Amino acid sequence: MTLQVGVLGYRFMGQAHANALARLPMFFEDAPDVERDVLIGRDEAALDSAADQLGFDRTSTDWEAEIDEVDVFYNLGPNHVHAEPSIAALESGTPVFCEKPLAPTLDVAAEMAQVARDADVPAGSAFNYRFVPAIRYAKGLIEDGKLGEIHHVRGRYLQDWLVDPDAPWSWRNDAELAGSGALGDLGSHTIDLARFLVGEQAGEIERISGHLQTFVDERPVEGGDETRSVTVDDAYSAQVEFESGAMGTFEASRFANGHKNDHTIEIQGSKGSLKFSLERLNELEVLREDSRGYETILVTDETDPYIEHWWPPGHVIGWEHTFVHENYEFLSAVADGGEFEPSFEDGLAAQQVLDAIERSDATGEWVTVE
Ligand code: SOE
Repeated sequence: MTLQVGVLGYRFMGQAHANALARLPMFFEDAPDVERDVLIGRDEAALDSAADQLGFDRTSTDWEAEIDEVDVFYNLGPNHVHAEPSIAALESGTPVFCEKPLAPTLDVAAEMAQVARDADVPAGSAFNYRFVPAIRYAKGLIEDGKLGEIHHVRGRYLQDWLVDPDAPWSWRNDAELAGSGALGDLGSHTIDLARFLVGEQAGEIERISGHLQTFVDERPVEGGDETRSVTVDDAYSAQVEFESGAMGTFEASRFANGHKNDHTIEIQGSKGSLKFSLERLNELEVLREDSRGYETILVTDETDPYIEHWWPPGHVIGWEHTFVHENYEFLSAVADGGEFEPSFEDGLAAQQVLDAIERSDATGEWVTVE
């Protein structure tokens, strides 16, 4: 059976997922057959050209008409369009894969997670960094007890594309459309990775002290004289406590001059430690018990997660491969009637942490995660 996929959104994430769908049959022989059936959006001319480029059979400006027509619905639009089409699709029994963060606000994310709980089909949150082979390898080490009891989790996600005050306004700068700024866009990735990596050992994040900052309040609208207000954070930082008592420090910024897409995570335990950087995603630095220093492991052996599908050992993979891996897992779950993680439940858990960071910033106090 061929899964007919309908995709809402055709910009950055539309390209990343369309590329993944195209690569699947070439490299993952046991992946379900998929057809890039319909590309959905509002602007017909832009849709036509994107569909042509990304290999979709047809286009549609009416998502409501499409959610019953397709076997799988991908919601890759801006955050404020995540809820309505995803809920409608799940209510009519169509599996949904939705970009992160799940929603602009916790209330909306909770509603989406509730609908997903009641639905009998996979509802996936597209936290692609769970599908980096080195991250999976790190999780294996932690779960095998190689780090011992977890004490510290440090995550930072640094970009610099807004440091120029004349960088144009976009939906990512608007609270109604995006929910939050660097916090939701980048922080959600770090929070999800922290939960994924140490959740079994350290439990959930329980308490938080957070801080948000907006450095530039107004930005020019591209191609005109108008300016618009920036109503989200440009950067956040937070210190957190896990159920086990483990400590975490997280930060993200769009003003970290010199950093383009620099996501790092470090974990220290009673027996060992590890360090991961997205800019060197084929590597993992590991400190083992009784060793005097970190060793750098190249996670590109054929026994490493997903690597056997690609090149001979030592031939590195890149950012786009994480989308292929997550699409493989998600579509396999759809085809086999299986479960997929990260699910909307994981999207909600990340959103609860985002919300607590915002509440803490507003009150100036430590808060409990809802
Ligand atoms: C933009 O800030 C962005 O593309 C995020 O939206 C992605 O989730 C992240 O992977 C890279 O940066």
